[in-house]
Amino acid sequence: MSSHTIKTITAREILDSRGNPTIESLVTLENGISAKASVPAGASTGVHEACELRDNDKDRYRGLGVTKAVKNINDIIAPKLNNVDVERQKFIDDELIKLDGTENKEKLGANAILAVSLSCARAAAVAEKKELFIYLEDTYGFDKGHAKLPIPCFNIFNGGKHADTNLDFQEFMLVPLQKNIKPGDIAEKIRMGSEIFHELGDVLKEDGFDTDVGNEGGYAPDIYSSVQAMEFILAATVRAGYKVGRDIGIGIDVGSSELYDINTKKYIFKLDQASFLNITLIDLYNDWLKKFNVVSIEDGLSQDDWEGWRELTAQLGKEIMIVGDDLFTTNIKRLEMGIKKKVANTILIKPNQIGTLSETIDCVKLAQKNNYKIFVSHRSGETTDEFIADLAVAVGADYVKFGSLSRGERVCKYNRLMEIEREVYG
Ligand code: 2PG
Ligand code: MG
Repeated sequence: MSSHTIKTITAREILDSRGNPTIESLVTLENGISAKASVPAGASTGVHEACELRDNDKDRYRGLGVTKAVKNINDIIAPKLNNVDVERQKFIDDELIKLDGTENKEKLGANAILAVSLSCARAAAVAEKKELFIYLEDTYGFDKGHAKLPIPCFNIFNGGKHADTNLDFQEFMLVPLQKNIKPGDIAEKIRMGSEIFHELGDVLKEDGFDTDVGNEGGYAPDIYSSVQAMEFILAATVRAGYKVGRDIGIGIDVGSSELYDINTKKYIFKLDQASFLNITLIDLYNDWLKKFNVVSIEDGLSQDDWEGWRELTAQLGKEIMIVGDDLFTTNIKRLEMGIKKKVANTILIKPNQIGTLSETIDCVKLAQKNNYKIFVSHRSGETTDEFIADLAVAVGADYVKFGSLSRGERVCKYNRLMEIEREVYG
């Protein structure tokens, strides 16, 4: 028996950054090495995401408990993986998929499956005495992944389902504009993000708005219009000494599946007291590109509006990033459909949308083969696990979004990115 074989896997219920239950899994090897991983949870979850198994027991955590998923790890998954070599990640993930046996992982829960998948990878990295990102590069054949570190984007205005603000748009992000990232640049981008974030706080305060933060650490005041959020960001950028269009552009996650009314086929924006058909919404985005230096639009249209997405991509895809999140759900089948229909040019990658590390990587590889940009993302309910920072570096992601420049569960991932940068470049 190799010393890297799995001796035990145990799981427990912990809390995420919203104070809701989630899962932490602990893998212990025969040689005594152990490692943990925990999983995040979304709020604006796409309908095509893998199933997050919750107890639905109203007497515990308002139904959000995960004791069933925890039990699935302890009683079903752990015995199955006992004595398996932890470095056989692909085999482990295949076993997990087989053991569940459903299309969307509803039997064991994608949250249970992912916690095990990630904790195995981390234990294997420790066993091999490798940094996690290097272990992932080696395991999945991304030899030169860290030659290019991802550009961090910062969600400094939280709306939609991520805050109690009146803002319909879910996220307004700072997108650093530098093309060729040199050693040390990631830390500089994070410094720029932090400086603009704090300047934005001052701008809001001076105008009498509140500066409490939302789920992802960005400001969440009640404002007068969506456009005003962008005006504030641009003002803060200039005041912080940076240039819009040279140093930063704006990225928007519309989270539009949440705003779509299937009966009227319209997108309803309450704050702006407006509703749009997909075609008129595309016109609005077009207008914003120039006015506000918008360089990225995520989920600009609803998750099943393929025709609208095709038009959106045809009109704007040459100029800016058209990012599919709820549209693709890190699912290779949905991405294949998107490739065929010529939809989007960037894919958001969230491991918990699909449920195993290997399926996440397969999706990244298919996207890269078809020239989609890779945008690795946190969830709105996070833990302090930094796994996705290592993942992003390993796969050579183009961009990451880990939230704003506040809240521990967000900044720990930016801090890990800076640590990796130092590791890689000294
Ligand atoms: C998104 C994510 C992360 P949630 O829509 O991109 O910001 O939100 O985790 O709530 O789906
Ligand atoms: Mg999104």
